[in-house]
Amino acid sequence: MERVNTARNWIKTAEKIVFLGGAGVSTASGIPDFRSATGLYNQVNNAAYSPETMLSHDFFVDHPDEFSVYYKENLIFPDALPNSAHHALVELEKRGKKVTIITQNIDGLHQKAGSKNVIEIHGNLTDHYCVDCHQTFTQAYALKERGLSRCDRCGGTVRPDVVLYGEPLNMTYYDMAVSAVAEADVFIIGGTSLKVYPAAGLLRFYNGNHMILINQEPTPSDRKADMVFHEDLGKQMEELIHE
Ligand code: CNA
Repeated sequence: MERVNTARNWIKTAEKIVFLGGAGVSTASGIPDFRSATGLYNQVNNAAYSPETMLSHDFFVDHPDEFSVYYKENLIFPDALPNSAHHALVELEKRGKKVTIITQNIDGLHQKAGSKNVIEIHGNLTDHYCVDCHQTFTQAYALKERGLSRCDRCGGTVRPDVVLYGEPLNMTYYDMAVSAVAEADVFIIGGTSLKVYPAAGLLRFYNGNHMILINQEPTPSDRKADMVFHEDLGKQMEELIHE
């Protein structure tokens, strides 16, 4: 309990709070993560390729139809709703904290919950565009087809605006994330295995000594944090913001 009180106090007295999150933020909303026991990488499927391969740039270029079927059937959850972890971050903003959310997620749930300042470093599955003429499309447009969607203007391939394995991050968003981390009073990291770079590398830009890491399983960066909770994120966040 003493640890909880200490972390609570850090949060209470902080002006700038940065939250770096991953797929574990949304598991309680019914969206599976990638790497935990019940994650997408451990689910038995009949595909000839691993999920990591199917979500790579090379696979998208070589097999756009299979890629499209895969992401539409496995990554899009139109009915998912924000959970207590998303709501806790909105609550901190309502209390007057400057909250910046850096998310590796592509599900748009932080915005759905009402968070204002969200940096989506891996893009999102809401926005789509044509790789040839760059016309933008909604998710609803893409979902009209089970597999590959074609641009209604030029016939080009329509893809989601997400960063696939093997693709570079949008440096504008990455730089914004670096600046936010560097200026944070409290840095909360939650629901991420911290195995995907460069996102996991953001930890090194933090200059303070109030880094709180919340993840169900240990991560390779646990020893870099000032306080670690191996707990459910939603439950732990609720406890930490409780006044
Ligand atoms: P990951 O590698 O799947 O790790 C998720 C981590 O969260 C694991 O270590 C779990 O133990 C932990 N976890 C799961 N549920 C909870 C919970 N309720 N409370 C606490 N911890 C929990 O996912 P990362 O985000 O680290 O990897 C980055 C990838 C995953 C990004 O490129 C994402 O786009 C991608 N992804 C996103 C979504 C989404 O948008 N919701 C879903 C699946 C994967």
